[in-house]
Amino acid sequence: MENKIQHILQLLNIKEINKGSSTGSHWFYGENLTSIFSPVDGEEIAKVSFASKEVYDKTVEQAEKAFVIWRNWPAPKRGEIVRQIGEALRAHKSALGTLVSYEMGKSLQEGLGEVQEMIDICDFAVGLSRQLYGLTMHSERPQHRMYEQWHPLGAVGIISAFNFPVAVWTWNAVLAWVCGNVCIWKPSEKTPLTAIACQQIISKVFEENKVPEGVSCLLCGDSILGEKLARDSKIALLSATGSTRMGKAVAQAVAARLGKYLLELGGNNAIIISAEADLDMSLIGAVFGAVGTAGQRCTSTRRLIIHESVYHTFKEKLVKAYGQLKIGNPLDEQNHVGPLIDKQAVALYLAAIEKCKAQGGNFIVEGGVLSGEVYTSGCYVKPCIAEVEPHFDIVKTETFAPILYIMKYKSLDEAIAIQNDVPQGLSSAIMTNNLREAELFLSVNGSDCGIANVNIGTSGAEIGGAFGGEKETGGGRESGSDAWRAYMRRQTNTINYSTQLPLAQGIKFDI
Ligand code: UN1
Repeated sequence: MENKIQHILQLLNIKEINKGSSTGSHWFYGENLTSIFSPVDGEEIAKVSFASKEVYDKTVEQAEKAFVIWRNWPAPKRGEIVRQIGEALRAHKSALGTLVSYEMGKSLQEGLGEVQEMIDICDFAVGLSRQLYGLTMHSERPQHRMYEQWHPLGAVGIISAFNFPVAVWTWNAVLAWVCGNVCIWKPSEKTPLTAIACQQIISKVFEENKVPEGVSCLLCGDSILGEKLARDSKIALLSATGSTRMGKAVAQAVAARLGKYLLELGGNNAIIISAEADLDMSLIGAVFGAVGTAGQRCTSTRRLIIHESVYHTFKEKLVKAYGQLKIGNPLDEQNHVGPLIDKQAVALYLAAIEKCKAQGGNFIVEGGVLSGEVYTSGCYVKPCIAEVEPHFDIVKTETFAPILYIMKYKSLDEAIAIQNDVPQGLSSAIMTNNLREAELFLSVNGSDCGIANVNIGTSGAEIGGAFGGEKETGGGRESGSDAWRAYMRRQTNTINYSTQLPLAQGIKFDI
């Protein structure tokens, strides 16, 4: 497969992985080379340099300098740069999607979908660059005017996860840029090559438009680099996507300096399948949700809460559908499921299966690690299904793997209570043709998640909505709607154009 990676890099016009573009602009590299392996075939696909302390300091300094210039570009002009980035991504969609699939292991369709998500958020951000609206208020004092305006924050740190190695960065970066910020990106240490590819694609746009060096910085590294960003008061906002454990560490370190953070952490997403659900539609939603990206989306379906009257029928459909799943090289479009990201993920998958069995789970589709010719990386596992009780510890834990827990319910209130009774609160769904059930699920007495869907699975959110969730999911919102506000600071302005200085609240103060 050595040729495979060379071919993709050629398509992306990447000549040197560890060197910048001709002007060396936008990012700096350290010397410490780390090997990166593809879970698809276990091959070493690159040696990537991880940033040293000197490189980190130089990058932050450059970003700070760039901010002073960039914040003075009118927002629609910044939007124009993002428009061109969207065009560049369109031109490279196929090659970048292939690289995502090869480096991360998701199916090619999902790799392409991820790049499409990047393009879509660019389009969104271009429009947004003319819509960074503040409110105006009526002052209580005569001949006074009040309004609010939104200013950029400064350097935005972006810690992204391996499962969406490029889309989630784009959600953050393009919004941050139109808002006038500069970005410092730390991609997952498991998927730095896609990040380098993105940086090289966009750096051409930046150079052509004479965007100041440092508006888009890329630093590769592991958790030590993440900690540095969290502790650094020069990082005005740290947006982090990943595990709840990582999010808690980030939140504590950033809070200790009273900085701003935006967290998008784990999910334990359930679909309620009602007695009045369209079962064939539910099946597609449930299976794609559970096995898509090999169960490694934050939004992956981990639990099915099924009405007792359709439980047996739906269970049979599930078993049959799982029997038809093709597991193998994700670049081969015939396969539905690719590998897990690495062997450590495989170990966690196996441990979760053991825990589930020990807690009383009954596997109706058995899991296991695949071996043999096409599975040499050791990262391919069988998607599996266990019948469980909702209160099992393992069912309340997010395991980033294709393990689906199914359970029965009698009343919708009970189903909603089960759905909400986990520490995480990202995505949720109900399958029903009954309006009353759907509305109850969406009401204040319904799902407690940041995302609640009707007749759609838990994964595959569109970029236009705000993305994120409650409880251990971290509370942050990224992507669409008014998520942009997290990347700006609000300023309230009161202007007196009278000849008097009346005090607010009617206070008298004569001198
Ligand atoms: C993630 O898993 O962190 O909703 C992001 C989805 C995708 C994004 C997932 N649009 O499944």
